[in-house]
Amino acid sequence: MKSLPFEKVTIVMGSRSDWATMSNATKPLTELEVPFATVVVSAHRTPQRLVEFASEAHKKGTQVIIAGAGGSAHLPGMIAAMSPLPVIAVPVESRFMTGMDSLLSIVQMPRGVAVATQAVGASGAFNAGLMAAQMLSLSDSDLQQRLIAWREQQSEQVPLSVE
Ligand code: RP5
Repeated sequence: MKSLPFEKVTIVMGSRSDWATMSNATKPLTELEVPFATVVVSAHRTPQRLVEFASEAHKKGTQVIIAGAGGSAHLPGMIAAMSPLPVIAVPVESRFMTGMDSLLSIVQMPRGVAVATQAVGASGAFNAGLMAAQMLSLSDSDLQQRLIAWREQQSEQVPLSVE
């Protein structure tokens, strides 16, 4: 088997089908020049890969994990249970309950194991990338300057009126 990819931010998703959502996390990371890797790990279909990923990530240079999953969505919480790294979670829209199941499954963590849950779907994935960059900017002043400029540019793009 090929070895697992790790980067400063590693984006993990429960299925190839989550990529349409999770690819949004790469947008702010790319714009802010934050290195990232992507990997598919299913808590249910590839449990051994889950254990390897979660127990190795902090030893392989990853500083923040972004984890997206849909439906029963155990992936973010299980990674958080096995890794000391911060885990930012993205509830992926599901076919059955349009992501309400994913959201409730991910957000309702027991005390003592923390997951930072974002909004359901593409906006949540985008914000997960942004949040990861903000976390890394605490110890990277160049990145913090890029973030400040990125936010200013975003503000400038909001029109004053609809006319
Ligand atoms: C979850 O089941 C995945 O995160 C995905 O959102 C959902 C459906 O997966 P597929 O059946 O499309 O592979 O584990």
